[in-house]
Amino acid sequence: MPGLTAEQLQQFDRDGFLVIPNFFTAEDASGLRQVAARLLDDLDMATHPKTRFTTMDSDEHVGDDYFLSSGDKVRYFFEVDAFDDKGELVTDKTKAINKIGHALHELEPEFRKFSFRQGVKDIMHSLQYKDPRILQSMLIFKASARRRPPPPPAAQLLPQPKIGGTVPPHQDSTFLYTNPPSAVGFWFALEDCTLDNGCMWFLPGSHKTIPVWQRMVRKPTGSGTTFIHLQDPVPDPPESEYVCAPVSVGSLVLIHGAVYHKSGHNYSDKSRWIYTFHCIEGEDAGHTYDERNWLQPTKEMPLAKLYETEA
Ligand SMILES: O=C(O)CCC(=O)C(=O)O
Repeated sequence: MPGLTAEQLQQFDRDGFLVIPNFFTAEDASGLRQVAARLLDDLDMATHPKTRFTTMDSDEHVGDDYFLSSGDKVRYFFEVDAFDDKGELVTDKTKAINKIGHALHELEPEFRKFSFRQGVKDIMHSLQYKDPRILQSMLIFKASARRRPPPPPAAQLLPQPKIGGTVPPHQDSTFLYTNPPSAVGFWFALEDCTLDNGCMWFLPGSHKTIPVWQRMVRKPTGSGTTFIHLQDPVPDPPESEYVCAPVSVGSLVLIHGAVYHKSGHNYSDKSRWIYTFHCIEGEDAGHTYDERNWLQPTKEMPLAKLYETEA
């Protein structure tokens, strides 16, 4: 069976991440970008909860519910800097979206075909997963947009960032927790990802030295999420120990669920569109995915069995 070579397996085991150039073609990437562009166009600002945020006292609940019920839908999440103080978009809606998620692999035929392709199955076979399930698919745009409105005069010497925001250091198993932890991220570069437009950064080997020490859970009452500690908190590892992973379009980056990773701001003129989903080991392999995880499978959309789903 193809899948990962012995050398790639060794590298993934050592570093906790693995770059696989040319995993898919430029045509694949272009096809997925077209679907992504259509989804961005489809966004209806009139019905998006952000529009309602400006007229509601408690915007958090709307935001929370919109997020927490997005596991089986295609929903839109804005960049932190997408709105000005008056709640107006600072740029075109198609440039203000940070991500679309979280069921593209189920609901969008092109993404479904791409996600359940044989190459993905082969990789999970070579990592010896018995019952992998795909969940939480996302398009992450990290937009390069028009500059934000000019800052007040006192701040004028500071750079004016564009709006594709950072992703802070984290371990994916914090957010997609199984007992024992098993998340693996599949991260596909739909465009070149460079130091300038916000490529990924990894702390090599951290999956072996830093256990998954916290998890994000649904609050037991009402909406929203919180973090619980599974053991003593681990301080954020030093920034200087991260290595960058610039990649070309067509690359797949595999991400171990316990490896620390992050990505930078997009200060450049170039966008950085990526598609990602995660696999977890399922219950047929003895792993538990419980009701406290933010993403809850539904009767209509159970966690998709990778090996049994046709592309
Ligand atoms: O694409 C990015 O910038 C961050 C993605 C990431 O950290 C993740 O999917 O876990």
